[in-house]
Amino acid sequence: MTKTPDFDAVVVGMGITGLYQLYRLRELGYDVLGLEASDNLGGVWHQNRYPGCRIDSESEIYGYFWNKELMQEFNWTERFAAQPEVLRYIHRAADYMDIRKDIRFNARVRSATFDEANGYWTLRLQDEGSAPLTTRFFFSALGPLSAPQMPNVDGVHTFKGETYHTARWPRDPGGFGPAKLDFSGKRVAVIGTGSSGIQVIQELAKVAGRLTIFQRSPNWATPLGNGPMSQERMDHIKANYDRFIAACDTSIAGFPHQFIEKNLQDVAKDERDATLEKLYHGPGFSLWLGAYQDVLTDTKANAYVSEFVAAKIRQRVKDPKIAEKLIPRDHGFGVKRVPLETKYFEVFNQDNVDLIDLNETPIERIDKTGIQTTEKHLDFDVIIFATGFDAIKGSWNRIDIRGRGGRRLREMWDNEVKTYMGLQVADFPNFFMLVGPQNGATFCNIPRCSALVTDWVTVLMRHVRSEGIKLVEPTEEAQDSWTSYCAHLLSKMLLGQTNSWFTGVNKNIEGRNKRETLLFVGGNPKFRQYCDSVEADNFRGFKFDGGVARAAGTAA
Ligand code: N01
Repeated sequence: MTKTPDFDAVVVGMGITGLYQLYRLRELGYDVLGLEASDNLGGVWHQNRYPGCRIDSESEIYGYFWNKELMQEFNWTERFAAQPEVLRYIHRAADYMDIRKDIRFNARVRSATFDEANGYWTLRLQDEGSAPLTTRFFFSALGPLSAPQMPNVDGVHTFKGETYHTARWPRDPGGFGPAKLDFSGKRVAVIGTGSSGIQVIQELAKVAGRLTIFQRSPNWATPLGNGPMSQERMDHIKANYDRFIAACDTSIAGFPHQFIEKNLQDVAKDERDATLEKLYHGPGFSLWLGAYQDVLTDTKANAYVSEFVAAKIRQRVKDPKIAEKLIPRDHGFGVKRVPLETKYFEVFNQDNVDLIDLNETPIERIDKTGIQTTEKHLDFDVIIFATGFDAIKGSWNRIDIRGRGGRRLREMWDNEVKTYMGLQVADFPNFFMLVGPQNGATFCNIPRCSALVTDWVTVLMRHVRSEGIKLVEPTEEAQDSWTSYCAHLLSKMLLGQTNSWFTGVNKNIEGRNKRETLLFVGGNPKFRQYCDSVEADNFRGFKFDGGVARAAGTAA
């Protein structure tokens, strides 16, 4: 006789996605538990509290659209909200869901093993003293950008001054924001110039005595276009939320920007330059996700926009030699995640700011007092690591997840990442990933797209519950078909031919120098259509209770 698990469903990770999945499963009648490694909810918004941290999405579209009351209640104060406000919003949403009672905090999952005899998962926590938990369904909402990565530099832990990683910033114990750290007059080093590095640099340049920026790869950052949210604008948004949602739902990445349905080369130079100028100064990802349709697929169109943005950097940075160092040479505009900035390039005109180009003078080591490059030693009071994440699969790899026959997910993924819809993996029954590799929400405005994915998983779980199904898993055939489809779509985009976290390349991790298919880049509308067709086709590609489901057919 098989044993009954402790829970019907455990959701691991209480960020914006996990909270909502937990809520939806509870509403369906499942006996649920949420597990969170940290001491509070909010996921990346709880952890990434560095000064300057804010969203790159328009505030009004970074939310839970399922909750009409919250949408009418909450007043965003800036067009692109800062981290404390986003976290406050998530806490307010948690109030609406009355969800805290279902969550166990300070509960980091160390391993998850599928028990074939009993058809459930056993989760063991980092805290060795705690008893293992068993659950029929194991939902992982671990976040594609939540496993912080330190640089692989000699002596990285030997520095005796203050050190911070942007993704593990000290917290204000009484509030939603960062701890009140005083950087005024200090010698501060920042390593890394991705989205986090750019945001923290903009802030610390205002107060640091000397700010030294260690840049390995410059990025094509464009203006954020932030400003206060007027009450008038907020009222307009509240009255027209349906239109804002519809705009996101018809766009590729769930943002209110649509590509222009023309190729750049087909438009007269004057017109295209005027358009690019307008988009450069437009809000958020206007230029990245709102330019001509071929900019992210055609090398010539891409080079044109890259040159346009390079000219902007040259205009904004006074010293031409520094300007050249800030212009990317190894990739074109938009083929890596575009960071958004507010007067970032002007920081390099300040007397208290230095740029160290690590391509010319690499870091040799970090020591007790500072950083040694191939050229010189620099002493610091503070070193900030803005060195990013073990992205997309990293948070899953940090848990020892074992499916049928003891198969380890990490080892399988070292070879090749394969999933069905980015939701499930063959031989890992009842294991779901939300916003993980190859999922429609990962290359998307995450709150919007993850809610759509969660809603769809809820439809699947309603079917499972009503049919009394004990095991759900994809067929190998469906998994192969989905993975090939993702690879095919990625091959058509320039970003698929570029080393970045999008393609799984991470120079700080051994063996991660090969590009992988980690993203579904077909866009939010296509992903939703695919989900709908799977549902309409009797959940094509999934097997229930070991029964053979219908063939996946061609994914496209
Ligand atoms: O991380 P990154 P991030 N020596 O990986 C450098 C989201 N996000 O935290 O490019 C020296 O982009 C590395 O250099 P290189 C957003 O999706 C969103 O900034 O590897 N340098 C790079 O410059 C974003 O894309 C918001 O050559 C080293 C930097 O560190 C994602 O999170 C805000 C190094 C890492 O950049 C990740 O952003 C912030 C080494 N050994 C982040 N190792 C919002 O707006 C790494 N680097 C919502």
